[in-house]
Order: sequence, then structure tokens, then C-alpha cells
Amino acid sequence: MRATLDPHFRKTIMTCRLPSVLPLLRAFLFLGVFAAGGASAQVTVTDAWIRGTVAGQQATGAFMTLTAAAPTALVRVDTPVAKVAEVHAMAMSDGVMRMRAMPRLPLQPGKAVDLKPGGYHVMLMELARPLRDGETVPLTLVFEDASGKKSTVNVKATVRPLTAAVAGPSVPPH
Ligand SMILES: [Cu+2]
Repeated sequence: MRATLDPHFRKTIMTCRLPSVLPLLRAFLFLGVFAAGGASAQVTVTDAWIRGTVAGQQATGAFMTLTAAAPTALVRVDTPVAKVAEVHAMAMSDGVMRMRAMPRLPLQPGKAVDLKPGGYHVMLMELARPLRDGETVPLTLVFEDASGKKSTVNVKATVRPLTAAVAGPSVPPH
């Protein structure tokens, strides 16, 4: 059942800002995470951190280094502190730095991929509350290998000060 629903919902979440379907979407994502559990993770996640926020701030970025042992893609991120978590890329377009959602972030074997300010990042949107310096936030990362098999990695990201880095997704999302 999950397999047939997945493509639809993945497509839906990438279109961003769909408040009416979000609760339903969350429920399916949650189920998906549990259903995918148990598979051995082939990805090492290091140095996970999140840029802290101030009251009223709706979005921030999560950063980390991903190293896969086999061809893999990061296909989903979930966290209790944000209603929406998307992998974004930043790139210059017509002279302007823009972010775009990446439904899949491909990982090549043994080649570390940095998610860092100014580059790839996990955009956390519709934050439930401010994220304070020093606290830890759980992130669930869902990976898909070359055969389409999913696995999850749970990490604890440390919240660093708002000023931890200069460039990055502290601007309003899109
Ligand atoms: Cu972003």
C-alpha cells in the first residue's frame, strides 16, 4: 500500500505550501517511516546541526555530512519540530541566489556530500517553536537504494546560534 501511495505523496510535498493536506500527509509520512524501519542503513551521517531561530521565525536550515556506502538517495526528512522538511539546493539563477526543492539528493559511494549554509540544506518550515542554541533536535532521514529499498537513519542535530554561519536559508522560503 505504501509503495503505491508514495509517488503521489512525494510529488505533493514537493509542491510546497499545501496547508489543507498537511495533516494527512504527515500521517502517511509517519507510517512510511515506520514501515521503512529495520532495513540496514548504508549511510553515515555526521556533524548534524540546525541553525537556531528567534520567536516568530517560520523556517531554518539543517546541515550535516552524508556518506553512503552504496548508490543511495536521500528522499525524505522528518522532524517533530517542523511541519515540512525538504531538501533544498541553492544555486545562482539569473544573477540571484535561489533555492529549489530536491525530491532526491543522490549520494555516490564513499563520496561525502555536505549539507551546509549556501549549499544543500534541509529546509525546516512551519516550525512548531523557536529552536534554541544548545538543544538537540531529532531528525529522521529516509534513504532509498538503487533497488528502491528504503532505510531510515535517526540523528540528533545540535542547535547552533543563529549567527553560526553567514549565507544560507535564513531568508524567507521561496
Ligand atoms: Cu531552502
